[in-house]
Amino acid sequence: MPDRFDLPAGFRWGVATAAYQIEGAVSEDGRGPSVWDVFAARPGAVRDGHTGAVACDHYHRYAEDIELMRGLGLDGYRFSISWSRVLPTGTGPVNPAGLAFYDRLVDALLEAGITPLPTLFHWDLPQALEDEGGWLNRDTAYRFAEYAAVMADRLGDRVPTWITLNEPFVHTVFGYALGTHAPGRTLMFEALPAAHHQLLAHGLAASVLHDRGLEVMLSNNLTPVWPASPSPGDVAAAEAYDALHNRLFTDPVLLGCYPDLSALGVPVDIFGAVRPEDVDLIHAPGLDGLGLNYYNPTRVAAPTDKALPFDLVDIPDVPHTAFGWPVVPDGLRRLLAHLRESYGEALPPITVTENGCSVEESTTPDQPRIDFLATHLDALAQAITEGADVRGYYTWSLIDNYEWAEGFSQKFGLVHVDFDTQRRTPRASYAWYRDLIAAHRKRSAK
Ligand code: IFM
Repeated sequence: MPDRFDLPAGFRWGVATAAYQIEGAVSEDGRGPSVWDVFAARPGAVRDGHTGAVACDHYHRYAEDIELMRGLGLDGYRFSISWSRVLPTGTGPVNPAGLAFYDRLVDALLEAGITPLPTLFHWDLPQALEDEGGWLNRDTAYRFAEYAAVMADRLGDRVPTWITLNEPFVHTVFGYALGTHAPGRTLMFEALPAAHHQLLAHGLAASVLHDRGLEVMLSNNLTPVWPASPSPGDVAAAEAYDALHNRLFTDPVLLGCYPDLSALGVPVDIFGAVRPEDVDLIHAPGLDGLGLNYYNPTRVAAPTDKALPFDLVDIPDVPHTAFGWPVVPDGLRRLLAHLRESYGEALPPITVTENGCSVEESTTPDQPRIDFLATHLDALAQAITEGADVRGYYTWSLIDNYEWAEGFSQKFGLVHVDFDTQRRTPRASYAWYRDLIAAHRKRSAK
């Protein structure tokens, strides 16, 4: 049975974060408001009324955070760029001070021997674009491609690989269908044009990046979907959910077609959003790597009422994280096998661009997080011996940060942050990850 030390030589180690979750400085140096500034200010939108106005103050403390990364011995750092810091209204004149921040960040990472891996969109759309319809407006995809060009022209000399979008499934469903994330719309399945326009944005930006000789990835939140029983009702419900969560965001990119969404009552042109040329615009640029964000499998049953064509049910008899998510490391191995079966030659190399867990603040010495990481990395090593082409692993997250609608309540960091003082204190998992990376490198060098 292979373990984490059997991961291949050259396997890349990293950590991941996102702009609104760590940067703070939301009104500084010309940054424009994003949908998350507006949403978080709504009474009752976020637990305890928390906002990302200061968050981890990474905008001012990035050097300290890079020292923490250097201490881990990382190969790469996945972060996201705040679109409205660079283009305060999402389009039009660039904000030189915003661009300069990402310049400083990239240079400091390179100086520390860490490869920057930026994500262009991690849910913080400029509010000015939301005022024009946000991702329900097709034009937003074209504004995104222009923004990608601005960033690539500025950083492309030092940043070889770019992630276009983070988890368009989560942004569409929580932001546009259920309204629990920004921008807080409650359109249910009529939210799906927002998914299509994000995918179109991905395709247009991928062309822009490829034209400049850069590599392109897309980070999807993927989940193995398991029917609650072999009954036809549960199996059909699982297929409907799989189409929504996984295939809607991966089939058009890898295969050049949308899955059948009729079980969700969604027409083939996704409520008129899909034009004949679009699927080619999404698919033709190709993908140099698929970013996989894995947290847990999803167990699905036939619906008990007819509001939705599926019910999501808990996975019994497994541990759960502080967030209540089931811990199933083998789900990662099974997901990787399923992706190979589903996409075959069309599947590019994979990088795990997020995996991690929140742990109760009071838990010492952070053993659940260490166990989570260790067991998932063992599952990953097993998947690689079975044929999966996985090139790297970025844990979520370097530091405790703003967990969206949960405010600061969920602790995902290898490093504890005291949000009153901004003091960073590495947890036991930090030392564990550092030692793992060092030991893996040592074994690989033999
Ligand atoms: O914090 C989030 C991140 O922004 C996207 N992926 C899941 C993480 C944990 O919920």
